[in-house]
Amino acid sequence: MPGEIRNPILPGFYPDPSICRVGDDFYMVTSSFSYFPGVPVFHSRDLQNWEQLGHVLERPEQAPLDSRYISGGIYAPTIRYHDGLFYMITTNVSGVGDFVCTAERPEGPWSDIHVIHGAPGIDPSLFWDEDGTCYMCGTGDWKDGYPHIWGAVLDTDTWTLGEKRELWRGALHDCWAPEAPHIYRKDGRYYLLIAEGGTEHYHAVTIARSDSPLGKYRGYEGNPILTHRHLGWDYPICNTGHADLAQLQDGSWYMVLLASRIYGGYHKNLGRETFLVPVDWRGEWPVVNPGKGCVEFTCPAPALPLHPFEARDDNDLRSPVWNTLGTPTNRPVRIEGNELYLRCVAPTFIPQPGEPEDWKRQAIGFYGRRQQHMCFAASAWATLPEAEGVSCGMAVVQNGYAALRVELTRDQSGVTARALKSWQAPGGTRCEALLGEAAVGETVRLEIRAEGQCYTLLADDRPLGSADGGFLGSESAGGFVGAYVGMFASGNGTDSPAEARFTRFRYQGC
Ligand code: 6LW
Repeated sequence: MPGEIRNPILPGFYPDPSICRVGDDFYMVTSSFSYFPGVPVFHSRDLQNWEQLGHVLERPEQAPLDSRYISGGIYAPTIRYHDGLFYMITTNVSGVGDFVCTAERPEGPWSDIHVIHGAPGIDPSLFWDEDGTCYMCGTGDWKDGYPHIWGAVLDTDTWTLGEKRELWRGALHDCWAPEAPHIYRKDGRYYLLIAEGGTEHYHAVTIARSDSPLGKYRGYEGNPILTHRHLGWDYPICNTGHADLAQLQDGSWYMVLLASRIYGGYHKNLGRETFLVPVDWRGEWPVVNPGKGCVEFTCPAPALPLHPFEARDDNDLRSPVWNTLGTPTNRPVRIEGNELYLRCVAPTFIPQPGEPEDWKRQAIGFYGRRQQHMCFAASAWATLPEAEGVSCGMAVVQNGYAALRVELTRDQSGVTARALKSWQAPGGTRCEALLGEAAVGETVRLEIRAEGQCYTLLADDRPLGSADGGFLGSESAGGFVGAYVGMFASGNGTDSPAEARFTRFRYQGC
């Protein structure tokens, strides 16, 4: 519909969005956890059409990511622009903690990382006051007593922090997980926007105000300004929270935030996605989606000329939608034209029951992209190398133990395609089920289809097996990521130099 923007504006696993406006241009970044490259950067001129420019963390030394825990790595980034420079601040929870990268242009190149020593917790954000002072705020951790939002002056020449102050503990008495802070100045006062309630069903956006950037902040009596926690377990958009605000040239405001679409039951296979909602901030406090008070599948468009981008072919293996799992330190991926060669240097990246968990080596055998649709078909032609003991195939991956895959292996009698489901049973036992198998040739067309929660795995157009995909949602599997679809190769514990070859990858959402 003209005048309406479809939500989510970034479908699929794009959580913790942060937005900034520079003139007529909007830029946005999201979390990326253990997927590399990290921190995707998007551009829009109308808040409707978003184009991915690339990533902030493109060089292995910027983001050493160990994928032993997929939901580790790079958490909630913030993007800001000040005095001719873009700043992205985030946390590598599996490594250096909080750090900043800067760039003159949002498409990069982005600088090496500047580590902020002495910054506790996660979710760092930056704010420049009118006098040019830079303030950093973040989510404290339990080590500092009751978790709270903290703030301090940040020297952006030396990247050193001044004395930290507690800014706010959140709106609710006994508040759970106050996090995701951003500071804004409006009409001479300072507003601290945060999320609380935890990033799942009880997520909420709350706000406080102060006369100075480092407090003391007082909560708004009308908090929360947004939540879906009271809408029950069937409302199709849930866990609204972790928000950031942008003011348009005409003075109006919009909020980007994370939320999940549930389908086929209370399942969130697509992870936490990025949504948009208008904000009326003509009064003292912001009103989110006035007259509605919740996030919907459409959002009234701002009065901005439409600016669609030229459609990009995401099936091109060089498109920025593609990621490896963990930092690819020993060149596991080779792309020639649109052919993908994956080295079989890793044991199967999805641990088999009883296998040693050498995740560092497992992580490099995967090349994938987000599942962005409830219904999709993804296919590729796979050629299994001659080498003994190797396997390759396609997979839908939620994390290190919850996945569906269609896998090729070889024995004396030839090549077999198997459909497999792996998951973690309550209590932590890792399980695997064979859904079906068939003898195939050397080069096989593999396919994964999803119609809602019914996932089917095929080889040469023959369905090998189906499974209910509800276990691929974070509400079942735990963690912070959404499902990925991609190709993998494995030496199954051997250091085989062999490469699996994949051609004609297609992902089609519907
Ligand atoms: C993030 C925290 C959160 O750092 O989840 O929803 C964490 N909010 O703010 C990981 O995305």
